[in-house]
Amino acid sequence: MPVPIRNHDIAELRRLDLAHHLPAQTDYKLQQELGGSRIITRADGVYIHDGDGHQILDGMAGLWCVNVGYGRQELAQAAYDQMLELPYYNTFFKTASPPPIRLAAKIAEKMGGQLSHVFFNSSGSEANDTVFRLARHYWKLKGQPQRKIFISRWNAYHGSTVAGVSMGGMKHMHVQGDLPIAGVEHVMQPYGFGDGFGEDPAAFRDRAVRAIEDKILEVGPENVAAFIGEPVQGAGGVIIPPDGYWPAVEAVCRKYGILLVCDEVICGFGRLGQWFGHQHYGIKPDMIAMAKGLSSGYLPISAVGVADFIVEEMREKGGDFIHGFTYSGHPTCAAVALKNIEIIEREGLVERTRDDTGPYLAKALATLNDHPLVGETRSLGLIGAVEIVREKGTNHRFLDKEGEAGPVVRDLCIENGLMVRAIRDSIVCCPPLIITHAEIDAMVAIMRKALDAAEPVLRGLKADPAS
Ligand code: PXG
Repeated sequence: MPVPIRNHDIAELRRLDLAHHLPAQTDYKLQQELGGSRIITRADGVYIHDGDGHQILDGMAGLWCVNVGYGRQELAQAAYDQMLELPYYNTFFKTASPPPIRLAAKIAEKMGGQLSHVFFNSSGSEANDTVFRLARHYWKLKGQPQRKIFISRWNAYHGSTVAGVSMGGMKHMHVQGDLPIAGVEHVMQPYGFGDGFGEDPAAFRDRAVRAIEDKILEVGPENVAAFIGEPVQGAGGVIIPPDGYWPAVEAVCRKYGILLVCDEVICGFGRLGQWFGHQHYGIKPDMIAMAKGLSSGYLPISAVGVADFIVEEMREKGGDFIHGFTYSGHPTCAAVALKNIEIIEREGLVERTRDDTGPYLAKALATLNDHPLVGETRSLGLIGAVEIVREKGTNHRFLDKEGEAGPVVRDLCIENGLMVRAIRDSIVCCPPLIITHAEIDAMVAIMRKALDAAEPVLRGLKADPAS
């Protein structure tokens, strides 16, 4: 079926955007100075199109989420069919509808092991709020109500709600809203390039794991509810932990009887070449949060996978888990997620990421290592980062512009037709899992072009192209 291409009045949209719309995580002063947002009007495959006629390779899969790529008519059809049959019903009053039940069973199959139950929400933040409340509820039922503390890492991203920001380790987010709330502690991140540069990776790993154990001992193991972490930290800068980190973290959690929670919001649904990121690391979390790739972002839906022993405790003791959202188990969102998983299975996107495109991306990014601005390239599956440094062979940043080298390169990537994110002084990518070798080559070629163009700007030899 041909997709209708609508003609949008972009000038009017820009005017209305400025007049009425407050976009997410935006400097509203800058938004005004720039004259409004870039308006994305349509997308197909791995490409997005803006209202000014640019075609841009979407190296970020939207916001780390469009795993099956854009323009999937099957997903539109699944939503259409479900909306006609039953657009909405809730799961509060001893009711449910077919899609969330089937989706829960499907997710349980993918999680495997002790994770066989699922609680639905709409966003990754809500999934982590559910984790937060469920863990505390569990410990109360177990007769250990003092186990309230969550341990997380600096620079983790667990969402934008009060619990999400609190568990997250973004200091600039904590400043707004007087967060974190009580009962959340942060420890060092396993960021080799940033915090363990030049250190033996095994020694760095041990130091990062010891930081968790030290924190547990500092606050008292009997007070700790859970440790939460993304298998690979996404929004923190694609931080891939050193070998052996996760099994060692798991062992520390077991040693003190602490719940282990993996935030799979980015790492789930094939991103790291397994259905879930923790499976790559061979660990067995007690809860996992998932969102984004669950529906490839076509509709908002998230879930928490819950271990059997937690469910058994609630079943044995009885009483409501007094938690849930209007859209928990939303039939239309669940129907789209089911179809999305079917597509991932049918097209073998998990295996393709693990065996083919993931290793190909790693090799392609590695070709940038000869560039004078590149300090390191790293990737796992289809998520990667390029570190920008002032002096090759070091992790020294552009001192007078710390945190600005990233945005300069990012803007040049976008100008040259590639959407990426800048995280401090790195460029990160997380393309749709359908990306081909040729498209990966195109992505890396644009990165090189942007790095070339950025170098004289960053070294102060040429004016900032934006100014
Ligand atoms: N956990 C992780 C690991 C995430 O990446 C969330 C939870 C929250 O999900 P929701 O659906 O509530 O947004 C996320 C979201 C960025 C950026 O700056 C990343 C996210 C969201 C917004 C911006 O790259 N990740």
